[in-house]
Amino acid sequence: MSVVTEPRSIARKFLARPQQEGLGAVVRRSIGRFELRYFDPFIVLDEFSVSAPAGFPDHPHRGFETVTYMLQGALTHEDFDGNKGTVEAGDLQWITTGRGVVHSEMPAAEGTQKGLQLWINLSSQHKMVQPRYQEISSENIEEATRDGIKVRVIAGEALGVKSTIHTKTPTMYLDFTLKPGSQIQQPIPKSYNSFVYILEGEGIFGQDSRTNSPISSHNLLLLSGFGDGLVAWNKGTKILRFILVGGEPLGEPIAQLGPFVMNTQEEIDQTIEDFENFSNGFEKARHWRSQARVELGY
Ligand code: FJE
Ligand code: FE
Repeated sequence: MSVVTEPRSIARKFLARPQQEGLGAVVRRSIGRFELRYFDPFIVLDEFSVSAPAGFPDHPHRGFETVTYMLQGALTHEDFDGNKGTVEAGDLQWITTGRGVVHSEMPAAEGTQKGLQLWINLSSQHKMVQPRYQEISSENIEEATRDGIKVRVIAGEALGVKSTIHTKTPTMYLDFTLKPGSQIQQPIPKSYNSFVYILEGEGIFGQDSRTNSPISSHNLLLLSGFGDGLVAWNKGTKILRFILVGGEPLGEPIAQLGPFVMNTQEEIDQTIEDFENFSNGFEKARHWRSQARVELGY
C-alpha cells in the first residue's frame, strides 16, 4: 500500500557552504542566504559548528521561533529573564521569541558542538506574544522504527507517532535515518512548503529512483509545492540521515533586520526603538549581561 500517491519533486537544490557567524562560529546557511532569502514560513536554516571560546553571545530576537536541534556536543543558553539550560546531543529547544528575547548560546563542552538552528516566522497576530520555551531532552523525543527506517518526531507526526511540541505556525520537523536498501514514504500536508536537508550519507529523493541521482550531506532540497508527500531511497552502502521540514506558508509581507523579523519597515523601526529604549518586551535587557559575556570580559 502506498501512502504517498503523488510524490513531491525536487524544485531546487542548494549546497550550504561554511560562513562565519556570531563570534567565531561557523554556519552552513541554506535558507536565509542571498539566493534564498525566505522560504515561507522559514527564515533561516543554519547547520552550525562551534568550539569555545567561539559562540553566539548576547543578542536579541523578535517576531519568530528559533528551533535548536543538537547533533553533537552541548550548548548552554542564558536569557535576560533568568532562564538557563543546556541542550545536549539529541535534545531540542523550541523558543517562541515573540515580542522579545535577549540571550546567549555558547558551547558547554570541549570540542566541537554541532546542530541545526531553524527560524520559523510567526504570523502578524503572534509576533508580539509572550516568549515561550519548550525543551525536550533526547530520551523524551518520540521515535518510531520500521523496515530499516528510524524517525525522530521533532514536530508533527510520522509512522503513527506524534510530537508534543506546540507550534504557533503549523510545522512538521522529522529526523530520518535510513539503513542501506530502505525506502520511506512520508505524507506532507498539501498546503505546506517543505524541504529536505541531508546530514549524512547519500539519498535519492523525488519521483523516480531510477532517474534521480544521489544527493549527499549539506545539501538543501526545496520540494515542489504540488504533491502529497516525500519518497526517498537509500541505495548506498552507508546510513542516510536527513531532516524533512514542512510548514504552512503565512503569505504575509516580511521586513527583516538581522534577528528582528516583522511585517513592515515601520514595525522594524519600532523594534529598534524598543530595543534601544528597553521597552515593549526588552525591559529586562537594560541591566542584563550573560555569564558567558561577563567571563569573556566585554
Ligand atoms: C547571529 C543574529 C543571530 N545562527 N545558529 C545575528 F541571532 C545570530 C545567531 C545565530 C545562531 C545561534 C545558534 Cl545557537 C545557531 C545560529 C545564527 O545567534 F549569529 C547573528 N550574526
Ligand atoms: Fe539566538
